[in-house]
Amino acid sequence: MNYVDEVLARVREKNASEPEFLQAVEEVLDSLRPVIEANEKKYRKEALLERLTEPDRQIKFRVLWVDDTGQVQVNTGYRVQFNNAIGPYKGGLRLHPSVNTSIVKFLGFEQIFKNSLTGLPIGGGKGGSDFDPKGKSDREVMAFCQSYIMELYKYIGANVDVPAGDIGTGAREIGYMYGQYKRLTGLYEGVLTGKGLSYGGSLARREATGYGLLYITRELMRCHGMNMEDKICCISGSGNVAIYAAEKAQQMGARVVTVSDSAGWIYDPDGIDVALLKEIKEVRRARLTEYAAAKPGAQYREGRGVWQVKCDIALPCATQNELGLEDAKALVAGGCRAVCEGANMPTTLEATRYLQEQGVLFVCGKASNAGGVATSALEMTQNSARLSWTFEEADAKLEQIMIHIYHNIDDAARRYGMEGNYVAGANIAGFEKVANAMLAQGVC
Ligand code: NDP
Ligand code: 2IT
Repeated sequence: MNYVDEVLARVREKNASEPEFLQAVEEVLDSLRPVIEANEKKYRKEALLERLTEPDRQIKFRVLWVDDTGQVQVNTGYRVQFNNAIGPYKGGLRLHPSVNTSIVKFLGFEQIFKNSLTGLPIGGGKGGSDFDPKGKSDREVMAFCQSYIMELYKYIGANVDVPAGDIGTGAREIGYMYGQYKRLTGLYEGVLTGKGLSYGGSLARREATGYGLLYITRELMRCHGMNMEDKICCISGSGNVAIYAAEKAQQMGARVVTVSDSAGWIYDPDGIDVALLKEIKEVRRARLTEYAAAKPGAQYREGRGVWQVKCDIALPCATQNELGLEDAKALVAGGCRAVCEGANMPTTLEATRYLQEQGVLFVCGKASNAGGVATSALEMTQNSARLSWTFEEADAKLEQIMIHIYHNIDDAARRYGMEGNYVAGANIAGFEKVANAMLAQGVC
């Protein structure tokens, strides 16, 4: 059996109850085949793929906090430190009831390659908890965050592991966590990113994932002879990534006609009113029904449905496996030209293959949503230098990073005879740097 299949079989056997993690590993290893085949003897002897698919460390702990009625609540906290070959572990914290070992491991594994693609010195990690911040008071969220850091502080540090936001973790949560870390350690250091601007945060970090997604999408379109002007975009989600993706898409002249949340979705043929969306989601923390109630011409529909809308560009920005084969078929039937992932692994393997076969330009999340973590790394740089860049400086660096990622993944795909396959290109380019660093550092 060849080395990739051998490792895949072992990973499947060892992690049988972790479907999301297996999905992420299968996608990556499958597209690395030509690189592995070219170096099979060396990689096998070094057990490179076994090392890459086994986290350096998995931390799982109990998180106790007291709710507003006086009731003690119990949650599970996680941090998976996956690989630090090219820099300190770096990756977000997801707070959502669905969080479990499989989810955290898939996200941590993806993060290795994504962080490598940014060109910045950051390794891969991810964490979170099954705590649901929805409907909780600020005090309850603070109690949870303080208790979570009470355990996690032992394992993180500005040069060790630097967590950040993800689903359910925004500026409010990062603020509470940062305060608790400082209280416990006495250290004022850049241990978390996505901080508020008054205590070490970077301008443009809030916008970075969504803006970065549009910078790479525009470059992709440009290199295929198209521009963003008047393009119809369907976006899913209505959180941090979706909001700033919609904002930048419209600044570029496209028209965003959908957003969604876990209960339903909005169809707004005149174009999403981003200021209204921000007010509802960032200030009021309310549901999308309020958007339809406030915006003439917009319709609210329950359940799923974003991918049924005819569009030129689809930008899934909510969660994993939200775009399946039937959705991909609807997108192709509607003439969609490009799918760029804002979320992590939002497109199923079947749907990805179908879109690629049908000639839809497809950029996977580890390349297209890398702007968030790249700007987190820029925040780390500013913290180390004890200075703050302007919005324009940070945003210009982000744009250059995203354009560079596009050409890097395009070149990697061409080098292995897979022109236009940006999934393979992203996995190969991300892998090469990490693999070289691992081999150079010996068995450790
Ligand atoms: P937010 O919590 O800000 O927003 C998440 C959005 O997705 C909400 O609209 C939420 O709806 C929706 N959503 C979440 N879970 C589900 C679900 N199971 N089914 C349907 N809808 C769901 O998170 P972000 O915008 O930060 O993250 C979105 C995606 O982008 C995630 O995959 C994340 O990993 C990825 N990402 C985030 C980065 C960042 O910098 N924040 C960087 C790179 C990737 P509701 O409010 O109803 O739950
Ligand atoms: O998935 C991701 O890249 C993030 N949630 C951002 C991670 C970070 O460290 O900024």
